[in-house]
Amino acid sequence: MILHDKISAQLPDWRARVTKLVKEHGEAVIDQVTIGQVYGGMRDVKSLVSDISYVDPAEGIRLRGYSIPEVLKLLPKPQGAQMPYVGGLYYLLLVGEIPTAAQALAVEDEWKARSLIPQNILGCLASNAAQMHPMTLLSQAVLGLQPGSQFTRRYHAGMKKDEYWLPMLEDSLDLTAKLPVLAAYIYNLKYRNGEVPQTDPNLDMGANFARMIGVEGAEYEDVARLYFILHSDHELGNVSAHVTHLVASSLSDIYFAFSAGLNGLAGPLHGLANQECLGWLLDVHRKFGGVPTNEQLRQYAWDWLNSGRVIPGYGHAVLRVPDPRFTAQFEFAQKHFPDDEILRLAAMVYEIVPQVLKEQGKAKNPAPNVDAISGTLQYHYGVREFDFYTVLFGVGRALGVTANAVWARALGQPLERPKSLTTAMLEAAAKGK
Ligand code: CMX
Repeated sequence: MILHDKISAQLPDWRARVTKLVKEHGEAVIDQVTIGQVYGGMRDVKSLVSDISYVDPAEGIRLRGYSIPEVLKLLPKPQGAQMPYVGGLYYLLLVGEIPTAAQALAVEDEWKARSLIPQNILGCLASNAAQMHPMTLLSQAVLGLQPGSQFTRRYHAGMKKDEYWLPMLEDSLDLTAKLPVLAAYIYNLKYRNGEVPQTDPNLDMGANFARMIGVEGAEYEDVARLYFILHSDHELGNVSAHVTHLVASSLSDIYFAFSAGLNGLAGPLHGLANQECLGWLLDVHRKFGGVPTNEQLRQYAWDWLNSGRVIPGYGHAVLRVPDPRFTAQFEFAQKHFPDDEILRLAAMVYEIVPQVLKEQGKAKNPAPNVDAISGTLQYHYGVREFDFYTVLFGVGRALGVTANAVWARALGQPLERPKSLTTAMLEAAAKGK
């Protein structure tokens, strides 16, 4: 398999590089930690390593060194499509090189061959669909796949440590192949006809997903590709990536680890912000009977903040500029449906809310993040059930966290175990004792 061969070829150099760095410079100091950071959610504490992606506060994400516009331009695309193969993005994340169309298609073919969902999981989803949030269903379904883990089976059979990454890659391909089908089934169960989705071997992942949830037209196929690519990775410290990494560091398999990551993604300060954000826009629209005036929106935003709530889709723990993942989606929307009323409202929020947040003076970054606009695209193309949006985020996020997990196994990253202190110890440290 092409991914296996490419990673295998790179591994000796990577292992030698990391071993040398740690052996020769293991004592080199890269950061200091303050009491504010210890009590402040470890913001900006440099304590993780990922070569899959990096977020520059002043520029945004680079995936394997490529900015979002570069990724969208350079990755190969299906004929007639504006957005690249998602399989090509996965190749880039795992291998670190821009693939040819044949290499991107090889990943897409792997996915097609692995996309079948076990019957018991379909049954479990069907019996729980009515009572549960789509994210609960997705996380359960991922755990339901766990008995099929090749990593866990081979680990207990006595696999050598330097082989760990091989079944991790197999499991990751199985998981990322099945996730779009699981997501589509959850959508169909909760909001459509309950149909078990069938993949079409002639379509790529994005087009297949659109078809499986019953949305027609080339534009939504591009939205699906764009969405999964943009949400794939955002370095290792965000909640979903970090939780997945942490859990996997105990040598849990990718199903246990990613299910935990999804549970973190389901929080409103992280992935759930996309559902919250569309809900916020629709509330404004409903309250004012359409798009409000600038002054009405400004007052609404102030009232919202004064009631003690956050404005979803704005602010970021690392970024200090508008998120390039926001910009890519905003530009797509402006190009394809400039007159859509919810888009006009989202554009107005983009103009007004950063000013209000600046005036309030609390948020370190008043600019929009990825979640400020993603729901507007889904809503426009008819995916209007916005409690489903975080599931879409999860399908994309799996690409990044599994790529990180494969490389963490390949480079023998150890059990993660930072140190905690007591408040009395911090007080003593503050007094210089
Ligand atoms: N609306 C209102 N207040 C905000 C705000 C927003 N959008 N963003 C930050 N603030 C507030 C914080 O709540 C915090 O207030 P307190 O001092 O009262 O606790 C203060 O400004 C400082 O926060 P910060 O250092 O700027 O931001 P954090 O790193 O602590 O948090 C984030 C980052 C994203 C959780 C925060 O900006 C937020 O809550 N945004 C809205 C939710 C959102 O869009 N989340 C999605 C992020 C992207 C993703 O992961 O998907």
